[in-house]
Amino acid sequence: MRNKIGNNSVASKPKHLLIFWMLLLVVLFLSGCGTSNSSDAEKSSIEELVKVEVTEYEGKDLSSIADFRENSIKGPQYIDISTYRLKIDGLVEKTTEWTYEEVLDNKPYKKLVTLNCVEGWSVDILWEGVLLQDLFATVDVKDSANTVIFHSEDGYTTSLPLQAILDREMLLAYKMNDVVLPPERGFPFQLVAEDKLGYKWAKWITRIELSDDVNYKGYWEQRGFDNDATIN
Ligand SMILES: Nc1nc2c(c(=O)[nH]1)N[C@H]1C(S)=C(S)[C@@H](COP(=O)(O)O)O[C@H]1N2
Ligand SMILES: [Mo]
Repeated sequence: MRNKIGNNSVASKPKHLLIFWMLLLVVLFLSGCGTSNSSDAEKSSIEELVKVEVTEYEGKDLSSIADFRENSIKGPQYIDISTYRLKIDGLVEKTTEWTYEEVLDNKPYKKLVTLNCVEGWSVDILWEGVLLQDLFATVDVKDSANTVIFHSEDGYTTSLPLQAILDREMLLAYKMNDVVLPPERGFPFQLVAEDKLGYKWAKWITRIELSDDVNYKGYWEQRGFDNDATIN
């Protein structure tokens, strides 16, 4: 009797093991393991946008939202738009905080602008956004301001001369290729730093600070990258 029970329990072990391995295979198969570095949620959001983005503008071919290389300092930021505020402060008469909708109430502009990363890749994208100078007009920039510092959700910062922003009529973009920026691309706002290298194109902007510190150095600038960053 004792032997029988003993034999039965020994015989059932391989069966359990087999079931275990089969289940593991099913789970690995369903999760599609090892196909990409990005999470499935990220991948599917970009994949869906690729189906609806515009591919040309005024006869010119556009790059795709999927052509960017995600290399942000802390990876994509996921901003809760219900509590989000864009703050503009520093050398202004009226420190102001906008909700997402309030920023979008400004006049919209569209522009095809190329983003060039120092890593050697570039993308031609149709951007849609509001003019920074329109926001600046609302807050009344002081005469002493000559530098604009962008602060982002991930702690990233970068800066530009105020005059470069005005001369180039730079946009604060909320759409690319006619679709709302996805989190990977900087939702809610990315700076379209026309003629400047990619590290000036701040994503996930939460604060725009007017300053008189022409020597301010942002995240990559502190690490040796050119503070002017003009594309030749
Ligand atoms: N907040 C934030 N903005 C950022 C960065 C970043 O790490 N954090 N990377 C910059 C760099 S180096 C480039 S090339 C552009 C485009 O980066 P992406 O391809 O990761 O979107 O975003 C810029 N804006
Ligand atoms: Mo970059």
